[in-house]
Amino acid sequence: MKIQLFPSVPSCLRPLALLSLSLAPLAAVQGQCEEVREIESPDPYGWFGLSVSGAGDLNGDGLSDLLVGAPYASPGGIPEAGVVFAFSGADGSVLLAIPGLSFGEGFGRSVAPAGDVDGDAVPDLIAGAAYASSKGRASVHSGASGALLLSFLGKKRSDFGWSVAGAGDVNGDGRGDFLVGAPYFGVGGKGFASL
Ligand SMILES: [Ca+2]
Ligand SMILES: [Ca+2]
Repeated sequence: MKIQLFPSVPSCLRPLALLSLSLAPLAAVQGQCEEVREIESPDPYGWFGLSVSGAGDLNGDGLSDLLVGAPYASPGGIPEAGVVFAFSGADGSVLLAIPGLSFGEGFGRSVAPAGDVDGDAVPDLIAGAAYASSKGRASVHSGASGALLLSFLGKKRSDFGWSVAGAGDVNGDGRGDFLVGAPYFGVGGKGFASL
């Protein structure tokens, strides 16, 4: 498993525009976009790349860094606890490897930048562990150290944390807020989004 990073130069944007019309033109123009970077999975069985996101600049080199989830990785021998990686956008080196906590929780099913939650001027991140404690969890971690800053738990069995996003400052308290999706809440997978 690997992730590939592509530039948004005009020749690469064109197939994305064509994609909405037909899949056929996409095949015709494949190969025009040369990737900027390819990052191989540190764990061959982890479903590395099931989630990806920009991270902002975590290491202060002026270049954006990357978040990649591997929700079926087995950190420390804990099966399918999952790992969230942060990679340098400059050279692809590992900046952070944040492990899931428990068997099968799938940490890294979702990843997103969270803004600077702890005020250290380094962007932080939010990630979901949709199967944690059978209810799901989303947690916010320091982008500098990976330390846990905040944790949110799901209600009932809902796969809370299947998706996450930074939401900006919704309630006007000067701090960033978060969106967490829980698609299997209620009868028939009704789902809800929690803010
Ligand atoms: Ca950087
Ligand atoms: Ca921070």
